[in-house]
Parts: sequence; structure tokens; C-alpha cells
Amino acid sequence: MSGWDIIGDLHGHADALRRLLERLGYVRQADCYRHPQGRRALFLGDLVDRGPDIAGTVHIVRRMHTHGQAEVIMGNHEINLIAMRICGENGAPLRAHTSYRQKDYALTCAALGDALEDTCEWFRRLPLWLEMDGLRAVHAVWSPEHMQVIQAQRGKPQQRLDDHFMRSAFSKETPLFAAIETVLKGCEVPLPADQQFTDASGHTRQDIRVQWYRRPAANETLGQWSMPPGSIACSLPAHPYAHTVPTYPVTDPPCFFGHYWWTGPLAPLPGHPNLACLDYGVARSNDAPAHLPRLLVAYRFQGEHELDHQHFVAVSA
Ligand SMILES: [Mn+2]
Repeated sequence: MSGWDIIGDLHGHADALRRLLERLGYVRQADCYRHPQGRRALFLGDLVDRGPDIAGTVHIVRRMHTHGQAEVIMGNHEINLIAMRICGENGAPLRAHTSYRQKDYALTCAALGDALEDTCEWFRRLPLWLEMDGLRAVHAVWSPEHMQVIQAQRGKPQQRLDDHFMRSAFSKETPLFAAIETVLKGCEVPLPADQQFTDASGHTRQDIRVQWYRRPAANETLGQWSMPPGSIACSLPAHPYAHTVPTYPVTDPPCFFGHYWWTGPLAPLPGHPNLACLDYGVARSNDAPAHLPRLLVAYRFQGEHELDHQHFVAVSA
């Protein structure tokens, strides 16, 4: 039976991707990975930035996409790359080239070289989510309300993200900005002005990413409700923010997402058998604590409504 092998964030880890595809039974023929039983791959975005072989990663995924062997949805790193190369009406890039972004940006530009412009054109036509064959896929958050906003501006799911769309998507006052932030980057709640914390990449933040698929219990803290679960220490009550997340009913189709550098076991989310995060931090730095995973992960989907931990397949970075 044919089906989908859903694959988490790649971030330039082409070597791990080759090993994962081979483990899943894909065979490379004429420079394109194919599955002998007709299975196809579904990539959850974040192909670029951070890793050692960004060009190789883009090449593998794009060949599979062009030859009908894969679907690809956009991650925040793809839309951010596009935004750093478009200027707004004030003449400045839509996404400012700040020093910490500049490192990733320079790495990706150097890696892609002459192929950069063409690769961005390809990215502009990627869907921001997919629903097909009994599954859903999105980079960060399945939020029907925000998806409606995006749909209304984009028209077809693969309509090119033109400069007009991008300018609106990167203007903080527009509904489209909030929609793109949520779907591609996560649901965040703002901390009071005197509170901040350091995230997994070492950046100081004043917003906490929360578990968008469920409301918090009455006595839960923001730390307990953070995403990935327990990733930050914060004892403020979560309840005042409960209404800010879309939630995800257990009766809805299975939904796969990436983005969060998951730290739990290779399994569906606890208490949510129709949800799985497939980003297990393949791009996590070598300095990260040894107990945190650095895995590239796939899920072999066979049409089931309740996801099965035995369908997870992982290779190390
Ligand atoms: Mn991401």
C-alpha cells in the first residue's frame, strides 16, 4: 500500500536525510530518491540555515518534489529567507539583517550561491499547510482561524507569495502578520515587562511558546504549558492566556508538525494520539546537554487515526 513518510526539520543535514531515506526504503535512481512501493515523502519545512550541507539538502528535496516523489510545506526559515531579500516601502528589508540573523543568512546564501534566487522562487510557491489522504501537516500550529486569513490573501494554496503578500505578512499591524507568525512560528504569550528568559538557541525572549493544541488546567503554570512541555521555568499562572490557543480536537485527523526541537520520546504527544511533532533537534548545537536529542525523525503513515510509536523512524545528526 502506498502512503506518506512525513519528515521533520532538516536544517541542512543532507547526510542524515540520505540515511533516513535509505532506512525508509527509498532508493536513489537518476539523482532522485524513490520508494519501490510508491510511498512518498512529506517534508515539514525548515530545509535551510544552521547545518553543514544546505545546498545538498535543498537539492535532494527539490528533486523529489519536482519528480512527484515528495510534497513540501514551508517553514519559518524559508519565509524568513524570502523576507530578508525583499525591501518594504521604506527601502529596508522586510526582515532586518540583525547580527544574530546575519549568521544564518550568510551561511545559507553562501551555500546556495548562484542557486539562491531560483531556490527562493521555489520556496515562494510552497503551501503553508497540507491536508490529504487522512492527514494534516503544518510547520508549527494548525489554526483554522489563521489559515482562513492566509487563504483569503493568497487564493490558491500554492499561489506565488508575491512582494505584496510578503509586505503585508511582515507588517506587524496586519491580521496576516499574526496569522503567519502563528502557523509558521507557534502560539506565544507575552510575559510581563519585568520578566524574560533564555531560549534553547541562547536568545533572550519575553514571549513564551505554549502548547497550542490544549488549554491549560486551572492551576497550571506557564512553565508547565510551555512548548516543548516544560522547556522553560516560569511560575506565572497559565490560565489567563488559555483562550489564545486554537486547541486540537481528538476527533480531528492526525496532524504532523515540526519546529519545536522536541525532547520527549519518539511517540505521539501524551494524551493526543492524533498529534506528532517530528522535529527532534537535528540542528541542535554540539554544546547542548547530552540528554537532549539530535535526531532527524520520520513517521511512516499508513492511514491510521491513532498514531503508533512503532511508526517513528530516527537517525542521528
Ligand atoms: Mn521552524
